[in-house]
Amino acid sequence: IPEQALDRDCTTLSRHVLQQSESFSPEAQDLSAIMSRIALAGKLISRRLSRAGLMADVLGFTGETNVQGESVKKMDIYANEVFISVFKQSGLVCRLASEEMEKPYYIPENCPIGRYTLLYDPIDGSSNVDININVGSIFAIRQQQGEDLNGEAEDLLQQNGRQQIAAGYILYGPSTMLVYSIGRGAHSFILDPSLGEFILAQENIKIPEHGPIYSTNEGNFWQWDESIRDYTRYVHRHEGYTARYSGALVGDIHRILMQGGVFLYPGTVKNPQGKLRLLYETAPLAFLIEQAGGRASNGEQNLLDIVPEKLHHRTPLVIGSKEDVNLVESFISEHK
Ligand code: AHM
Ligand code: MG
Repeated sequence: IPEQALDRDCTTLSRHVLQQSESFSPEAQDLSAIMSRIALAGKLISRRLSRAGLMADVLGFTGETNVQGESVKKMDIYANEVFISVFKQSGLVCRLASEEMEKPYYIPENCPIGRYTLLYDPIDGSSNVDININVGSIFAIRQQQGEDLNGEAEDLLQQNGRQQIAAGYILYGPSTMLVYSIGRGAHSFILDPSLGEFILAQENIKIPEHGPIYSTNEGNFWQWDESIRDYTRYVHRHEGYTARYSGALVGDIHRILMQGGVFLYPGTVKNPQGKLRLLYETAPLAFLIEQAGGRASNGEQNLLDIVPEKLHHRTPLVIGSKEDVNLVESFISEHK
């Protein structure tokens, strides 16, 4: 095999992060190391998921309810702990906050030097695990602001989504895929299980300006605001749309990233702020989609401008191709 071909075919994730940063500065090296740890978590979770149906103790509920009142599945717990354990050895991350933990988790031995915070949803769409369809993990990295003297990570409640320094997701589908951005475009990698490496698949992904995919849980129609119902009626009455909804955000948004369109999780009567959480679900995805040339909003405001009021702050989400997000927003503003 000519060396060039080998080189081209095998850009690994950690090397890509360094190349992206254009320098071997300490920060670039930190980011590369952090991304490698995230990739390791992805490999461990992927391996467990691939055998989920074979292992009696992997599927099903634990019997506990998490901070958000949702029943907790064994895979959620496993994946949550995988991220903690891979970062214990990193030295770089002092704090982690996830969907599965009421409070930020501190790794005291990393805190003297670890200025980074990892925000993550270990298993997005976990109801899909038991029926063997796609799930994901979502992550974002932020830099700690200030000294965090009271140990409650309050600086997270003073930052908006533009202060993320990296974000992305891992999609556990027919193959395992990692899509990330450090603010220089969005790039995808596929896990080669025989090498145990994420190999570059697509650099500088560009989402179409407009696309056919319409992705939302229309079972909530009765609970939506009239503006969202009007948008839905518009879709029903126009040619060129196709509905797709898997119950796992990561998969649905990945499809939209590739093919164009819009994903909506609006507020409902029961949950006026919708279901999805800002810090480790909507803001990381918004960061990534903007890097691919798309948009994300809460229907009225750019999602990356929102500052959370609490760790598990929820926001409505409209995300995808620019023109489609703009159109949804125009229905919302007309109803004001
Ligand atoms: P989870 O992180 O608890 O799994 O919840 C998030 C998921 C998203 O992936 C998905 O888009 C949404 O919940 C589906 O919710 P619904 O069943 O209300 O449509
Ligand atoms: Mg989730």
